[in-house]
Amino acid sequence: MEKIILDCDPGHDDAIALLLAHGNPDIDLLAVTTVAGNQTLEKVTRNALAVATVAGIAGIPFAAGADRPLVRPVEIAPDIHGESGLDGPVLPDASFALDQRHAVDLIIDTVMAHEPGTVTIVPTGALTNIALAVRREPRIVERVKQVVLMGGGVHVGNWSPVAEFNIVIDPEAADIVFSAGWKVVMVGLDLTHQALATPEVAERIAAVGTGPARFVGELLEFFGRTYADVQGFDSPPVHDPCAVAYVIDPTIVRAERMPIAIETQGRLTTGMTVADRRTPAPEDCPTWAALELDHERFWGLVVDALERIGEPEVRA
Ligand SMILES: [Ca+2]
Repeated sequence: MEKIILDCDPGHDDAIALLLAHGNPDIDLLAVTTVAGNQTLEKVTRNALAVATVAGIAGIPFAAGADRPLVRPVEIAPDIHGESGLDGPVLPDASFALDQRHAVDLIIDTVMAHEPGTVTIVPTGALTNIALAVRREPRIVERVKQVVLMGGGVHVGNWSPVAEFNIVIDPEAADIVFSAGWKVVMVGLDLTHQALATPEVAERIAAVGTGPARFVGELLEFFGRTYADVQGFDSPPVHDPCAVAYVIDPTIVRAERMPIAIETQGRLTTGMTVADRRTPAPEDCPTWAALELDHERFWGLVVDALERIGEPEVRA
């Protein structure tokens, strides 16, 4: 079992990442934390609890984190994720309460409570909480097994020609996380643009026939429309569960070791993940970039997780 902390900003693809982490038998989901990004902190936190309710997740602490980036003003993405941050399906009321700790404290407590080298942090939003945790308790850098994050890209941006949303909205936080010295696997746009929810994928998910599967179908329908309108995709790229998939089975993702630095002061390139591929990376280079996805096996994991989640009992 791979122990993970999911730090997210649901977000359509975050919701699917949470369902995959919950439904996969090889993942031990220790905690879920939220950060402002796709929508305001209040909305993404509400959404995380709604997804947990849909999936019947119980007994795992959920905590809210940073409501803004370290330095810059809040930037959200309603064009892609709608007014709620999770437009499309009807969102149920949360069936349980938030943990009263700040997300940063929950992350630190969770990492420090487990054996060294056993906890993977999976950020699928801005890196604000993770950067704050590194500053608050630097010992987590040695203790964490790896950080497998969705963000960035070697050859491609989406929020600017060269920068990806999660990185560009808080590049100072990304700089702290990428330069900390722990193993960082950047599951960026090079890879996630291969995770397309094609009509065939939507059919496989619909065939599961449960409430959570219908919820995912409605998420993908809305996400597909905004991705078609805003970015011209025929099928939407479902970014965030790719990071969870890498933790479940790294053979689904081909990653290459390479130095990666974050541009924080560019005139045109702020938020760029500057990857150096001129020569083979040194043996001790801690940063990796994910480049190729096994589309069939990736969606197989998502469908399998939905089948295992089944039809959770709706609690009053
Ligand atoms: Ca996200």
